[in-house]
Amino acid sequence: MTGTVITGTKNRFSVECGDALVVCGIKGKVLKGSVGFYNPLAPGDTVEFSLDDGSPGTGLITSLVERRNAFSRWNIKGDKPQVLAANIDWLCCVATPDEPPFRPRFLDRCLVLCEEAGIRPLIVLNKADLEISEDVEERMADFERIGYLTNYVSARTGKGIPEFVSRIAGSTVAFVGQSGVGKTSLLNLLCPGRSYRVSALVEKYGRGSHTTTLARLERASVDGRSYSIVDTPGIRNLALTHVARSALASLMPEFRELANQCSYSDCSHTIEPGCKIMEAVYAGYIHEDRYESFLRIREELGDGY
Ligand SMILES: Nc1nc2c(ncn2[C@@H]2O[C@H](COP(=O)(O)OP(=O)(O)O)[C@@H](O)[C@H]2O)c(=O)[nH]1
Ligand SMILES: [Mg+2]
Ligand SMILES: [Zn+2]
Repeated sequence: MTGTVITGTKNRFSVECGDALVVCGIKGKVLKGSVGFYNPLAPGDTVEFSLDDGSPGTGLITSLVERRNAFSRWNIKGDKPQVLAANIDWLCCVATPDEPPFRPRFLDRCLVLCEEAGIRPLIVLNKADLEISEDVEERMADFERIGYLTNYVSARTGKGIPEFVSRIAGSTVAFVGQSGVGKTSLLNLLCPGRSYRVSALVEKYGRGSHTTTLARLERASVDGRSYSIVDTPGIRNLALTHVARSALASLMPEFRELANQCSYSDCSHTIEPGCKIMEAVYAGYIHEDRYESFLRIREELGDGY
């Protein structure tokens, strides 16, 4: 039988099959199809499983159906990619104009990660009920200029929610963003009946507590529109160590088209004369903040892969 992983821990997964949920273990030590990952399965995964005749409502997962895409982060401790959600249509990169402060560099990382993983990103500026500074507006406008889609929303006032719902209707999305940007608040608002714990900001800043620990695929249907959402744990640092240094420019759309036109074919875009990317930064075609992100991410990456 085929089902969708809704949630799970190391060896117990909740698998949706039609209207039923089956509690499944994994057959054998390693799951076929998920070798090389820190965790065998994530919400959104499609799996083959067999029912346990002796014990109703339980089963055994026999294999993972090849993923269309995977939103993963590098698990530094395990030195392997950790899949947070699989087979998603949009990665909603949630940010705020304030409380916590707008962090364009975090967004840039999310966007690179999306390009690399083949996932469509959506920049969601939550807390749009708060004052939005000119700097934030300018940066958001630049993301739009280079082709990214944005939604301004407020989980508190409901502002922008209908437009956001129109965009994600019929899709499976995952939320990513720093702790405190309001991912869980948005999820609670978008999925009636759900009331996951939302934490006060002091708590977050103070101890860096992450309320959401176990990712879960939530299904919702509101006014005839259906969508599925995975809320991911607050991520402080998005390590992109699996991206090759030489590939970075191709993962930033406004860099991509210029990256092959530099005087040197192996241009690092940092010091070389005749570098089209640096020229574009001077000309204002590439936002200097994006270039700064490029330099910082580049520093962390190895030459390999
Ligand atoms: N002003 C304002 N505050 C919000 C909004 N959404 C969430 N918050 C608050 O932000 C804090 C963190 O919310 P939470 O959903 O736990 O964020 P998460 O860590 O991203 O899941 C809570 O105090 C929420 O009440 C919003 O749209 N506007
Ligand atoms: Mg949360
Ligand atoms: Zn160059």
